[in-house]
Parts: sequence; C-alpha cells; structure tokens
Amino acid sequence: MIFMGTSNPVDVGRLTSNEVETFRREGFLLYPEPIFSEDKFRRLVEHFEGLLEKWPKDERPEGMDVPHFSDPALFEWLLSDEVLDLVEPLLGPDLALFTSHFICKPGADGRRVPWHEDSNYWKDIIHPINVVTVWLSIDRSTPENGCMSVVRQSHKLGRWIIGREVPGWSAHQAVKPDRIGLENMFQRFLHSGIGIAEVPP
Ligand SMILES: O=C(O)CCC(=O)C(=O)O
Repeated sequence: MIFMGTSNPVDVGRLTSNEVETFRREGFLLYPEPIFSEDKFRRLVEHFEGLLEKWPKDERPEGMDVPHFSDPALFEWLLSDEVLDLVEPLLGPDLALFTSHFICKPGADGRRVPWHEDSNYWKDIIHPINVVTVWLSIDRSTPENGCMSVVRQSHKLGRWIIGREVPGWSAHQAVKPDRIGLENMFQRFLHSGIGIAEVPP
C-alpha cells in the first residue's frame, strides 16, 4: 500500500523521533513490531487466501494490482489506524492512498522484481514524489525465499533507475533482514518509494 502526503510531517502516531530520523536517513525502516494484532492479521491472510482462490488459474498471481478497486473490504486494513499511524509521522495528516498491490509469488517460480525505484514509474503522475510504501509480508520473507532488498540511502541519489544493477553497488551489499539482525521481514516494512529495491526470484 502506498500513500502520498502534501503536508508537513507531524509528531504523532506509532513512530519515535529516532525511527523517523532512521527512515529519512536510510530511505526505509523495519518497524520493530508487527503492524496488526494477531487477530486482525489472521483475518487479512484469510481474506487474501479467498481472493487467491478466486484468481484466474491462467493469470500470474503477482498481477493482483489495486485489489481495493473491486474489494472495498480491504480498506479495513489499508486505511486502518495501525497503518495511518505509521505513515502520518512521515507524511503529515493530509494523506491519500495512491495504490495497493498483492504481489503473490508462488514457491520456486515467483516472478523477479528487478532493481528499481518505484518513483520511476510514478514520475509523470505524482508531484512531488512524497510517498511512503507500507510493505507487509503475509508469509515469512527471508533471504532464502527471495525477500525484498533495498539499497541503503539510495533515495538520496536522485536518479531514475530501473531494471539493471545499481552503479557502484552489488547485490550482496543490499540490505536484507539477516544483515540487520532480523530473522525475517514479517509484517513490517516501510520504504520511501524513491530508494532502489529489488526482489529476487
Ligand atoms: O514485493 C515485491 O515483490 C516488490 C515490492 C517492491 O518492489 C516495492 O515495494 O517497491
């Protein structure tokens, strides 16, 4: 889920000033707690499994884009206090939900997302690109099963990078949960949409 904001960040919500500072410095933040309560998260997983069940068998499941257009029940999670209170300290209270996406990657043949800046896709749509992505893994997301990687501080590079390796960086330098002392990225990740990220196969 990706949010846009037009006002000044405010000192409220679920982030400490240290976390806000880390986000601004690094371009991403691993939130130290699960975003939703166990019960609310379990209901989201069940809801998602229901959507997947109905998804056409001849279409890739990574393609479940903007599911909230046809399924307003998803606003229970997308516009929940738990999520808005993470985003508001970064973007301020004047927020809009820009998009949402379930990127479901089946074991062994999940589609790779190459190195990219999300903002490259949106540069003709959003001005200024002042966005926060809340990336929430439904299953355990580890280096072994192809979790997302980000290039630390790449949001400061000011380039439009898409589909290729990042000059001056190699994949082994990218930030993955095991590099920052976490077992996995389960249920907690925010990034700026301007930094460079990839998801290997
Ligand atoms: O989770 C994924 O596969 C891709 C996510 C991504 O590229 C992003 O959040 O920018």
